[in-house]
Amino acid sequence: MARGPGFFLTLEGIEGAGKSTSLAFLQRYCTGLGWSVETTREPGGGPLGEALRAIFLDPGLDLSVEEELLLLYAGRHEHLRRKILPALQRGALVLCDRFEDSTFAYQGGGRSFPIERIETLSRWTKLPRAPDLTLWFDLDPALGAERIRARHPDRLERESQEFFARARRIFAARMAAEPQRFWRIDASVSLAEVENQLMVALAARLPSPGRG
Ligand code: T5A
Repeated sequence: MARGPGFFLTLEGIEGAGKSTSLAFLQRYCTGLGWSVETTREPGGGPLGEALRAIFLDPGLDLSVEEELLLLYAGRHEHLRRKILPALQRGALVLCDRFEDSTFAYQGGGRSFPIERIETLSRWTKLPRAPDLTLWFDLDPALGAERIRARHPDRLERESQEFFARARRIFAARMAAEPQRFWRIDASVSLAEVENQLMVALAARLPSPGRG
């Protein structure tokens, strides 16, 4: 499928980094810039993906990493096919809370699953579309855990700080490999300071609506 005139922006990072909070700000801000904005998330995004998300996060289930990966890529295929690609074709700005970098960070880093096998699955399943820009909300796992401490933890939030430290290292490695796609946000600072960083990133990397 053709690339389309829209722009595909993903938000990545470990638990509590502030992605969901910033998604709401980005939606308002980019709408103000004149973009038609579509917000979405992974796991999820479509009827199949949302059903799989409930399974994926269920703390009562004991899933192997292979089972996790197959759930994630089934949902991602539907998400691209039914939601992301059509929105980009319409010229929208798609704001997606997590995407494929999370799979490499969590299943590849956190669970130490071989990266080459994830790459094989990605090539096998994925419709051809990578994000145009990925905002990486970088945060120390201890601070992330502190921010979400009051919550009832889902299946992934029960993982150790070492798990999230490994995930963080993979985000860093992916940014080093693809600096033109990534922009690092220091997520340890106040929300107002995070918003300032987001505006700087968008001024540098987001085209005008209709010119994506
Ligand atoms: N997963 C996902 C995989 O394992 N593989 C994959 O391929 C994919 C796609 C999804 C889970 O699935 C895993 C990763 C996840 O574990 P989710 O509920 O969508 O589950 O999880 P998260 O995206 O991690 O959601 P979180 O809510 O934990 O993190 P956010 O969205 O980064 O954080 P947010 O915005 O909710 O903020 C958390 C708290 O911190 C405060 C907020 O007010 C909130 O209370 N906060 C700040 N406080 C002070 N200063 C700031 N700058 C703050 N920013 C936020």
